[in-house]
Amino acid sequence: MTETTGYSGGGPVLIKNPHLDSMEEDILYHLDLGTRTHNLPAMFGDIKFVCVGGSPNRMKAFAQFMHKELGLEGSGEDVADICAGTDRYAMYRTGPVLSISHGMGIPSISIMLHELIKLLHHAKCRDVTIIRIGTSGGLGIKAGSVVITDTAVDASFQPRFEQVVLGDVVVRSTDLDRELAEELLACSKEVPDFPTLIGHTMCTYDFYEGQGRLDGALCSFSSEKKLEYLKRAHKAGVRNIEMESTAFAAMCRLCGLRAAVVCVALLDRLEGDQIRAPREVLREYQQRPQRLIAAFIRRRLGLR
Ligand code: R2B
Ligand code: URA
Repeated sequence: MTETTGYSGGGPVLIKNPHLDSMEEDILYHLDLGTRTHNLPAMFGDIKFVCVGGSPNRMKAFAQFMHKELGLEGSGEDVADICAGTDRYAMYRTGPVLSISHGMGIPSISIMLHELIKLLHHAKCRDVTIIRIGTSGGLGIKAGSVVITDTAVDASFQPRFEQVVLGDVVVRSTDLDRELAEELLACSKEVPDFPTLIGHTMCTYDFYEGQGRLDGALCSFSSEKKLEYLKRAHKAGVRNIEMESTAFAAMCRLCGLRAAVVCVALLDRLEGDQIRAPREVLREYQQRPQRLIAAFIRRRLGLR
């Protein structure tokens, strides 16, 4: 079964679930929010940008950074975790920007997105742009490069996300918004101190064997086979590898959210498997997608 419809690019958040309307209350369990306990339209109705990323600390740092970039009052250092009642995910708000962590891998981001998308729907948000800012392994690109994804592909280089529903495989399209990707690339000219490019992003279910690494606890292939696979991926247009983009692209598209994926490459996988850069270098790399997105949001808000 293939589902490809739904993308509206702007407008309201579409919920593709007929059961939701008949529920008297919706408890967003992993976010520690709910329709009875919280006034979601008052809390979130004016959100226009949602930024998601793996680590709670990084998403807090992003919220603090956005506070400064938007020129908001106060230092922004004391930004509060809206999901403090749970330690599954962390959520911060600065002006019209929501910053949320999603953990590692498809199951983790998928749970968060179900609840986040319902949250945006209950809050009656409109014209929301959602961006995943993250880390990745590069393919034939310099460490520290930032990749804006045009299409998220699976480990067979196909633009699809397969989800098992009631025992059947449902296939969903993983196309992302081309215009948004181009707009982000244009914004990258404002942060010229690192290379930014558009390419395919491969999404896998594992960091080690699933990404062709030789350094996991298990490895069933040779170094030659690994390189042959990674070179085939590169030939298919893949420029980086991470673990959430297909699920993210598929869910956002079906729910009418304009979506982008922007990840920094921590290493070039054609050169090795281990991430050897010093912590300070990695910290600066991780700020690069944040700086690009800040430039984008500022430009959208007419602040530059
Ligand atoms: C990038 O980095 C994480 C693994 O280290 C994973 O969440 C991803 O997509
Ligand atoms: N994240 C990944 O998923 N893979 C890498 O190689 C680096 C970061």
